[in-house]
Amino acid sequence: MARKAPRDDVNEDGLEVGPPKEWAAGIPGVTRSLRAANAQMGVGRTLRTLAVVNQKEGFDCPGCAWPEGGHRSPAEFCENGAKAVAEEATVRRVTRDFFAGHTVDDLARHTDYWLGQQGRLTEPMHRPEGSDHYVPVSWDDAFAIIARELRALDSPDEALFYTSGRTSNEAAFAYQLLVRRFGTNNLPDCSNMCHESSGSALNETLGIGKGTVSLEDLYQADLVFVVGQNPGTNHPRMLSALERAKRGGARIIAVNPLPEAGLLRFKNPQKASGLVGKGTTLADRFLQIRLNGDLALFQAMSLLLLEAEDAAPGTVVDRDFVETHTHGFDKWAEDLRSLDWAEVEEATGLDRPAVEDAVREVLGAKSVIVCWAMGLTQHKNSVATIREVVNFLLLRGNVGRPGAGVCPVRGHSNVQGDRTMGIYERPPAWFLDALRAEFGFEPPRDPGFDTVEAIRALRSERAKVFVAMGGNFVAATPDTAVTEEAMRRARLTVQVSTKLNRSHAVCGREALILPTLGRTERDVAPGGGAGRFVTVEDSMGMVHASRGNLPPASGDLLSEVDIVRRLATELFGADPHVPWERFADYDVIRDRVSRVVPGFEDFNLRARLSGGFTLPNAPRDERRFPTATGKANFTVNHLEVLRVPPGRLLLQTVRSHDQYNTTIYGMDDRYRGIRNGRRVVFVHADDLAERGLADGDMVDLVSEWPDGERRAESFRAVAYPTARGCCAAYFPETNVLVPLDSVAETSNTPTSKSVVVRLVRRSTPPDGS
Ligand SMILES: Nc1nc2c(c(=O)[nH]1)N[C@H]1C(S)=C(S)[C@@H](COP(=O)(O)OP(=O)(O)OC[C@H]3O[C@@H](n4cnc5c(=O)[nH]c(N)nc54)[C@H](O)[C@@H]3O)O[C@H]1N2
Ligand SMILES: Nc1nc2c(c(=O)[nH]1)N[C@H]1C(S)=C(S)[C@@H](COP(=O)(O)OP(=O)(O)OC[C@H]3O[C@@H](n4cnc5c(=O)[nH]c(N)nc54)[C@H](O)[C@@H]3O)O[C@H]1N2
Ligand SMILES: [Mo]
Repeated sequence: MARKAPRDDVNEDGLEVGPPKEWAAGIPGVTRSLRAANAQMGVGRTLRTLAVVNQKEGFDCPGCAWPEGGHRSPAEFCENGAKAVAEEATVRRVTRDFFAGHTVDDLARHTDYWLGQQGRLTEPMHRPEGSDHYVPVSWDDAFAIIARELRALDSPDEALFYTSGRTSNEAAFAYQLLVRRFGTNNLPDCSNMCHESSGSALNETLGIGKGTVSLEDLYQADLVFVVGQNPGTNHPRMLSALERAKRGGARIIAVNPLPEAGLLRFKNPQKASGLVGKGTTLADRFLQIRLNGDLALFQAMSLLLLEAEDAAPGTVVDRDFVETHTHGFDKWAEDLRSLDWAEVEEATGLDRPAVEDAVREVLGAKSVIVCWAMGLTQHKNSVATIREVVNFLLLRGNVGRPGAGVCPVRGHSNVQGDRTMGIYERPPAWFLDALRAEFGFEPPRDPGFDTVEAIRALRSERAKVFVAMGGNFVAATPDTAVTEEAMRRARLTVQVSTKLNRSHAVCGREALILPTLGRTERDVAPGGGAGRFVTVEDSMGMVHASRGNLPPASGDLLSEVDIVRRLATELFGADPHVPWERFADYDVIRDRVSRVVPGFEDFNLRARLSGGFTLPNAPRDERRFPTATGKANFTVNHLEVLRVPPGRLLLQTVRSHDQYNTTIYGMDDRYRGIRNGRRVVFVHADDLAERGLADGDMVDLVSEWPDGERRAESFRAVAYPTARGCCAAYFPETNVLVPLDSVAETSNTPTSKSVVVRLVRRSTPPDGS
């Protein structure tokens, strides 16, 4: 399974490689955000748009899920938030003429970057079966086609309903209601590839699938671990929060195979002092860990804490907390005693003194927070790793008190809210009971397909219709060749999208593109009137309103809610259970949510409060842990060192500074010193030398799996100070290397951060000709 670079990628002659940066943001950050925005929107629109990002009366930034905080500065956006906004508010348009000029196969030969650059989608498009073009279709006909295909299925479980994490609470609630009313729990979402491991581990151990800290906690912490996360690129506003935590006396330990710029030093562009000068050193300590070494690290730190307790009983372990609020401590502690330091050093690549130094910091800290993102969640042992993070925190009572707790930093701006609204293939019984009580129909009880299972179901034609509420399923999922083939087998694929992407080009035999409003746009109800607003939930469980202010990209866009509503009307006719027509008024949806989802009482009232409201969080608010044991659970996890066969490296697939998942904003990765290209692989200079390779050599990346090899062609080797034995390259280009069946235990998340590869020197020129 080899995969050539799509056409626009092959020519990377302009690729330039320089030294990585040692600091993030500051002046280049500000000027770049304005430059990016101007290129897409022009000056006037840029100023009007950026002025209202994340303001209390404006729209929620479609970038990341980092919270806004009570006190918002007049420019509460970051460089990458500005790029996300510009990408959506662009003045470029994809029209029917564009589709007339490109066959579907032609589109599939272009890169994600090229596709995204074409601009906003403007009207519904239909690819009839057997046709090689998309042609315009009316909204009514589009809904009729979907309803026809859904009704033709032998079982509702033959349909799949994907969601990406930008969908608002209102749209998500209506969508899951439609899907369950139709009769299936097949609601795979981007979370399945993202923080599913966090949800699995935290639900089991703490009784809530979310984090337990607020921004205020971060400011009060004594010690903050930032593990497996690159906030300088992916959550830039988190850097301001870390800076503030430091001013309050916090220390920061970064745990990462890569010396990411944002973690080292930060210049705050929101403050005059940040534009000049040296900026703030963020990480006080940098543990350059091997990929997948974190389970071993947290076990080792916990063991050292237990030994410190042995030496001075009653001073290290929070006995009171452990006895009152937790379960399983003794068993866990006993198991940990047999930890093998040689294995710890092998797994982490760290020596014992480095771990001991970190533990001294822990002993000196009254309250500790651990933040993490994809570096922890996308491995085979991710759930076990995150359970060990919980053990480590529970030991000293670092959950459910100020300045302490778990902080999984979520990705998409409303991915957490979508789950809260019921976008979940394995809904808990209480949620389905609440739906039944509110709407009076019997929701399906069998668990549905997650993302990986959805691909398998398409491949074996157990699933025949695929609907996506946002996202770019084909490009974001693993095993590109396998996934694309699976998708092409579908009878009908439907993409609700703002921008053109690969999932429109690699589609089912019949396909629909339904263009929708973005966050930045005014959302006017069908009958006219003042604009409607939606709500979102951030990474820390704050819910607030989001109201777009720009004129829509085209007069023929529908809001996501209206798309769901009209499809439901077509599908169910006069529905005795759900008043779909009335959902045009989002207050009616919020009313229903307030009776189904705990924590949303008086939703309509509180959604209108300036700054929104905070959802209840039992561990944080009351030290109550609604788990199976009724307590916070210590869990025993087995350390299995991920040994890579001789000559191989462990590859992680990461984001560059110029992309939002599969949306490529530009071809640079400024902090890592890359310009004008994306087909690079970062490898330690000594690992290159051991393979007889050098910086600048062209290589293919080959992953090995029992069902065969996968190859991504033509990458420039970059000597880079990553941990030994590890390498890194960008997704989605490298998704072809991640086998569909290589997934995390329990969460079923693709192992995008630990793929065994070998580097093969290229003997032919990059384009293979
Ligand atoms: N601008 C921008 N913002 C984004 C996104 C975007 O693409 N662009 N994506 C959004 C989404 S959906 C998400 S989920 C988040 C993602 O946010 P991140 O998780 O920060 O994104 P990645 O680029 O996957 O970076 C993973 C980080 O973990 C490190 N890492 C990898 N493996 C390991 C490991 O085994 N151990 C440790 N300790 N570290 C490891 C990598 O070196 C890297 O620093 O960002 C969100 N925000
Ligand atoms: N190898 C590898 N693969 C990964 C990852 C990795 O680290 N490595 N990360 C994984 C992660 S964390 C995630 S979250 C997934 C992301 O997977 P997805 O969420 O499926 O992908 P995105 O690239 O975020 O989706 C971009 C598309 O969403 C559409 N869009 C944007 N805004 C809106 C909107 O407001 N409404 C609608 N309806 N559509 C909109 C646009 O058409 C755009 O093309 O990728 C995963 N894949
Ligand atoms: Mo994500």
